[in-house]
Amino acid sequence: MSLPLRFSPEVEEAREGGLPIVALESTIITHGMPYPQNVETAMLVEQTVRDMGAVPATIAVIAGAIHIGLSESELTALGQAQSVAKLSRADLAACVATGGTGATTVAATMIAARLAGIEVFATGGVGGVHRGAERSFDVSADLQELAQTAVTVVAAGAKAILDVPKTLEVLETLGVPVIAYGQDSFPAFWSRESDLAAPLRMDGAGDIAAAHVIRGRMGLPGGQLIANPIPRDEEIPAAELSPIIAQAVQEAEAQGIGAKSVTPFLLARIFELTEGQSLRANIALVLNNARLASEIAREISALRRQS
Ligand code: PSU
Ligand code: MN
Repeated sequence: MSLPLRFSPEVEEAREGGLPIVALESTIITHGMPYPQNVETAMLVEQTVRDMGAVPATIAVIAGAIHIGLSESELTALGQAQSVAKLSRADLAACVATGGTGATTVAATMIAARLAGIEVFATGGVGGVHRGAERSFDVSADLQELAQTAVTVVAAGAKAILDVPKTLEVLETLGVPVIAYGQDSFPAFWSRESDLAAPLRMDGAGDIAAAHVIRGRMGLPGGQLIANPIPRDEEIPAAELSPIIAQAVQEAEAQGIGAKSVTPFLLARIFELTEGQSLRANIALVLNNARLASEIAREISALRRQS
């Protein structure tokens, strides 16, 4: 029994030609943004990767097959579907075994990317340690995945729906390199700066690519988390969003939202409460991450060709 990996024609061609490929997740489409902005953004992200000289591979499970690269109609169907499964490490194999359809989180996208030989992945935000985790124990499986699976993930830092200091502590414990791009402070998703220093800083895609390759040569499992600040003219001051985030977190607790539903609930409430302002910023930072991930993928390809 072989693994049902299905490559899109574009990704298949890139694999044959040894071109740089950037993985993209699908939970951001199904659970991270409303329709139709989710589908529009997914297509814009793919085009951005192409414009930067790499090939996009959006990943999802469709009818039991792991798709690496989606057609426009597959992407649109996923973006319109109601109640698609949200797949992480725990449920990816079960979905494939039962012929199901599901969107991949950061953790599941990393697993699928590695199976496909893709080393770089762009997204918006990764999961982390939730506020109140000392009571709920809600820590995203994304953090464990970063410790285990050798994919470099470009995100915009961590959202304030999370407990950011605890998230950084767990990443440190797990030995995950957290690298801020071009600044000392750890970016705070909607804002460029947080009051926390990033553990590491790099100013060029070449260094990030080299660190990725060197980790592999050292036999270290796990990936790297690249924290790329949102473009300056798109950021939202933290003070503006913090009461809204506090309200969303409170509502989630009052309504007993738990497990996989927490993150999608919070994202949806924050978009509603900001009347779309947070969504526009979210789209801008995803595109920005796609650009940096494409550069890193090209640098890794160049390093692999040299050796
Ligand atoms: N954070 C965001 N946008 C997202 C997600 C997180 O700002 O779309 C999604 C990603 O797919 C991430 C997942 O992997 O939520 C984490 O979910 P959980 O917290 O349940 O692990
Ligand atoms: Mn969780």
